[in-house]
Amino acid sequence: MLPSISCGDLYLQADNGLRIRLGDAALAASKRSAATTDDDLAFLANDGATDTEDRRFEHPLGLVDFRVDGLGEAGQSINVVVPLAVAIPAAAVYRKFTLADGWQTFAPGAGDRTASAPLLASGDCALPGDPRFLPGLNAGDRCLLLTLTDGGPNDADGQQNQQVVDPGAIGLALPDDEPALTTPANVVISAESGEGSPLNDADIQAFLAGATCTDFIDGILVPSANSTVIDLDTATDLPLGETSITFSCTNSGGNAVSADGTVTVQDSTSPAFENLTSFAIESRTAVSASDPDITAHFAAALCTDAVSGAVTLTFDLPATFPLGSTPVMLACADDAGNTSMLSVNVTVVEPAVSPDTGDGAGCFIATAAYGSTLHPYLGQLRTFRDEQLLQNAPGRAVVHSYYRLSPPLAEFIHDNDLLRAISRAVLAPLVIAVISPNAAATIMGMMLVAFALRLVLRATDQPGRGRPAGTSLKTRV
Ligand SMILES: [Ca+2]
Ligand SMILES: [Ca+2]
Repeated sequence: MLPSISCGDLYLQADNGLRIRLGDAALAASKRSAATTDDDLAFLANDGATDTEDRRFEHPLGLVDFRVDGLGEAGQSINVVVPLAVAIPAAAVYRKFTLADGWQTFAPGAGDRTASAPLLASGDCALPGDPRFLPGLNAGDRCLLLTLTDGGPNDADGQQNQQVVDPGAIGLALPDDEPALTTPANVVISAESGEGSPLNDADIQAFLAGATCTDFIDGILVPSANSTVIDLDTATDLPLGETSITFSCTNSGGNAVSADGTVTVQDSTSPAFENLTSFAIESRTAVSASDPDITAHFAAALCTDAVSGAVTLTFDLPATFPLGSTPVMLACADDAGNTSMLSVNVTVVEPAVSPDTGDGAGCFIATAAYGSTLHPYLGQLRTFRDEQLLQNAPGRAVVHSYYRLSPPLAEFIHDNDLLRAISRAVLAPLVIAVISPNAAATIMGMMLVAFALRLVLRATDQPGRGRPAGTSLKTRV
């Protein structure tokens, strides 16, 4: 017989003819009884045991470690009665430890089984085969009967070698709660295009890797991240909008936990203006908003957005632009409501060469043709220029062309009586038209004069006499 506990008079009993001794762990721990502890199993490390911890069971009665040999034949089943110092708790199972598989719940069948019985009135346990032994581990019993087969699943040496090796323990399953999962805070990512945001964006990757999972038995677990919207393993972009991500983890007991988080990809960048700057117009009077140069300038304005397919560009022009600088505020909004504002100044400046000197200095050709700035026709022509031509864009264009082209020609004809006479003849229809109230005919006359001037200039071909090129103004005057 083998002492079952370290003190007292409880002894393990095996079938007659068998020899029962201390198991390897009990021996290594210098125990004098089969009663050992989980810590004693560490001594089996030298025998190749790699994992001696029974993570999901506790052993309230400690371990029993024995070896039975002297079997008559290999593969034989044997009985061992183990007296227990305390009663079997409810819901207990028998746990077996093997070098190969660590701790496992006792596997019945193939001749192996467990049974239990109360102590006899004498304080001893009944012998194997006694009908008071009932199958399984029955709460309150003090006697455990193990039927083990040499080389069977509950023989720790795993061999049919005419000996059976323990250890084992009465085990109670530990509370097996699900692991604790924490999810990262929801994040909002700025979209980079209409496709959304690249999945490899650092902030998105940090979010996907941001969940933590811990299990009181398994320790730290690595949660998984999945989405029902996209395949996170193959997708390249996270789409615009809110994407739900499900984090989950499962402990070694099969208990799973999951929780959701969201990544929101949104357009958070404002649209950008293109082709729009402040500009100036030369005019001696206010310029209408319908002036072709003004409408063309604002019509060329572009507003683009990297994410939104469409943008809305709005601005209000005043009816007229007075002399000086007038700001025009433009607003552009994308589909997400991001708005950009831009202020553009439209500056109306008086022409660098003023036609309104009153002495006829601006009427170069006419002055040269008529020989005096005081000639009455010059007054008529100036009045027509100021009150008719300079009040509209085409008229201003005609005046500008006249001032650009006429000075060298006036100088050329000034000292030539023949050319002056020709000039007066050419101007005659214009003077007549000006004197008459028919403005349309007058404009046509002026245009004919401008055309004639161009022909004369080309014919005379006097290089170096033109007005120096280059102007600080962006647009025509
Ligand atoms: Ca064996
Ligand atoms: Ca945008």
